[in-house]
Amino acid sequence: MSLSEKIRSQALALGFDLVGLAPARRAEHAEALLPWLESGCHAGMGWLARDPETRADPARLLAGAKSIVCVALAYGAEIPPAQFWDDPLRGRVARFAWGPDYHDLIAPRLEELARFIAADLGRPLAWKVAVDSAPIFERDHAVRAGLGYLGRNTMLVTPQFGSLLLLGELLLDIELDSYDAPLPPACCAENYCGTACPTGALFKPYQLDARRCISWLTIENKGDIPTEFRPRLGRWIFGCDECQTSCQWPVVSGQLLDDSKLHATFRFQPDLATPRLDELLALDEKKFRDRFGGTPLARAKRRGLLRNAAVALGNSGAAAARPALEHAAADPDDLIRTHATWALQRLGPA
Ligand code: B12
Repeated sequence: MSLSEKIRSQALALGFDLVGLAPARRAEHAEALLPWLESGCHAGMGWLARDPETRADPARLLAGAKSIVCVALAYGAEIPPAQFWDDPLRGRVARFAWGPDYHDLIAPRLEELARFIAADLGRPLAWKVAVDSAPIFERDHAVRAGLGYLGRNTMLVTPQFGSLLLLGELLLDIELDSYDAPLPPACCAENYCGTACPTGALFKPYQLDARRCISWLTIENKGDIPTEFRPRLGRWIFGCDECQTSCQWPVVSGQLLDDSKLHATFRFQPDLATPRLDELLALDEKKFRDRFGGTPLARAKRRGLLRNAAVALGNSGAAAARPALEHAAADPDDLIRTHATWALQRLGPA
């Protein structure tokens, strides 16, 4: 077996669903970053603006980088049971957060893959693992490594799993004996994802305004949710999947229903994927940590998650939401209080 073949088979043995190998080149859409930042679409995520040259060129992230191993882990393609998903008193959590923190799932396996390659080579190897937080255009490299194509929703879309997957990369300072060929672009001519986005964040195909994206509004945003967007959040309380599940590609290919491809780690569990909103609003700091410590939802912190839960209850239209909101309207945290007060007004008179 050649080294490239060994890497591919070892990556799959480590539990990745897809693997592709590409030469480490400048990212194809690196030049699109600056205008995107200048138009403010990054919603103040200042770290995206830091050192754009390193983000563009993997050889600046790892000196002498020659190859890049791109992997993908598929998640949560399951269709959630309507009794939970459509319950007005339950929130909705984006599918990537139905399991453990994906950084903890992907990064250690990529480190293990790197050690495997170094042992096989029998000589020193320099490598760098990237999962989300490193300055790198993950989707551009995944496309070059033949994993899929860029969709209008700005996501990497694959024939096997649609876009419901998480990416990771391993940069290597060696050339490999073979690389994978990119797939032809295949995004449909319709605009299902753009139409489905509740807040109009996909203002143009392949262009996302993070200031309007429910994922940013509910996870990264640490302040107020602008009132114009609150009704449009529906019951999403942590991320959103509308631009992915509206994509006809995984539905048409039947993947969304293919149970055998699902990871046990991302299976639907009612209290993780659709937590009861009144229970969330009753959590103090300690109870929040006990319930969500170490899970992806910890990123929003108590004040962020309870802010989101208050908005979702306001959108529920359910009279039964009132007591939990009245409790939250007296919360010591101003952010939670003001959103709960808004939600009570939205519900209308008792
Ligand atoms: C910042 C960020 C966000 C931001 C901004 C999203 C964005 N689209 O940039 C926010 C917080 C909103 C976000 C949300 C989500 N994210 Co995010 N995010 C990132 C991160 C850290 C950086 C992305 C980045 O560089 N953006 C900068 C802009 C410039 O890049 P861009 O969107 O690719 O846009 C350019 C191209 O589309 C290109 N372009 C322009 N015109 C054209 C025309 C054509 C024809 C083409 C092909 C391209 C093209 O130029 C655009 C700039 O204008 C990456 C990890 C990473 N390091 O890559 C994860 C990442 C993209 N996110 C991921 C996930 C899972 C999500 C969510 C699904 C989470 C959720 N369920 O809530 C949503 C999806 C929202 C969406 N449709 O993008 C995954 C995506 C996996 C996949 N299948 O692609 C990644 C790769 C993380 C990971 N390691 O798995 N995310």
